[in-house]
Amino acid sequence: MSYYKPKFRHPSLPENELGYTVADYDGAVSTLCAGCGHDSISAAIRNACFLSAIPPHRIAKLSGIGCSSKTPTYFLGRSHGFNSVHGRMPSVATGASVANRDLIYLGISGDGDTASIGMGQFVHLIRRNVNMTYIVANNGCYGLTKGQDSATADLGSVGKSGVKNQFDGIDLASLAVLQGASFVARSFSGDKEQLEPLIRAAMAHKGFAFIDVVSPCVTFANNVGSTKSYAATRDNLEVMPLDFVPMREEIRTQYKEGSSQAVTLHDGSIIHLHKASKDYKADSRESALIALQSANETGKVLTGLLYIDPNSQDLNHTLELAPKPLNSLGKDELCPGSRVLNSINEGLR
Ligand SMILES: Cc1ncc(C[n+]2csc(CCOP(=O)(O)OP(=O)(O)O)c2C)c(N)n1
Ligand code: SF4
Ligand SMILES: [Mg+2]
Repeated sequence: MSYYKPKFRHPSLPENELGYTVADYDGAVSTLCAGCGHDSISAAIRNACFLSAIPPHRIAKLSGIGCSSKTPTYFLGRSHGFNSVHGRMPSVATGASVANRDLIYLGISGDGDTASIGMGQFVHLIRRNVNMTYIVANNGCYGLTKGQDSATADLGSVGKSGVKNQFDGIDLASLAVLQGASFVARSFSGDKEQLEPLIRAAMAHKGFAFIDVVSPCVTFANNVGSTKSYAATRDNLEVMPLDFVPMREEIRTQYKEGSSQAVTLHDGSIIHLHKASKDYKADSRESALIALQSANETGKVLTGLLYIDPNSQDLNHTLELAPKPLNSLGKDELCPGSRVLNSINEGLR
């Protein structure tokens, strides 16, 4: 059951360049536990889409199963949505993006949904460079089924029942870099200053953009000893602050040279990394893997834009697919004519 927010809008709410207020990017009232990190991610997505002035009807939200996968109901109520089977969102996303390249695909998943049952599908999204943003709301547990350790729970992390996890966690950000993802970032649900520009940049990126967001489960993994609690994450956070500048804004006078690294995306928008460590190069897989590994070894959570390939080409380009959505192709575009058909038939004899 979903509860909808009142339609009343304060008349002085600011509008974006499409004339929408942030409330036009709202969804239904959340039914998650009060304080759940996933709700902060929903708010960041709503704000990012408002700030980037993306028409809500151009976005398709996709998810699997879990508390995290329920969240698309709680933002972008005017967008398309598909709540798939547990761990199977990647195949739905691949099919949809191939059939209709005009939509902007936004996948929301959990650490259980991605790193366990969905792992087999997840890596193929990366391999194919499907044009979408994929966010994992990572709480190190299966929140929806009462807090069992997930495959991203850190070694030694203590669950609510007091039991220590005996296995090394899968680091989804390292995996994505290693597997060839063209955009990899990590953030914390409680850091909207970092998360919002990352989401905006991911949605402007051409190809697969992955964001691993540490998102504490207040009910089952916020206890002392949990490494994905609010307290533990705040204590161990290494933050690379950043800004996203859409291509339509004047950028030349806004940022000082020096402490920031600018990465230009395919559409001309720019993402600025600030105060990244002096050797950090966001366009180097090697730097990203070394930085992630050394942060992991010291128990730190490295956040920010970890890797980007600004020249990434997505699946539609690789497969040389039609430039229009398949359902808008007419008979003339679909039927190559009898001469071409005959030559194809000849080639098969
Ligand atoms: C095929 C299948 N297997 C198992 C389940 C039970 N189940 C529902 S949600 C879930 C895990 C959710 O964990 P995660 O993706 O991390 O989401 P969270 O609730 O933590 O946000 C599981 C195992 C299911 N719904 N379908
Ligand atoms: S059980 Fe955990 S993940 Fe699920 S809504 Fe509650 S706090 Fe969030
Ligand atoms: Mg989870």
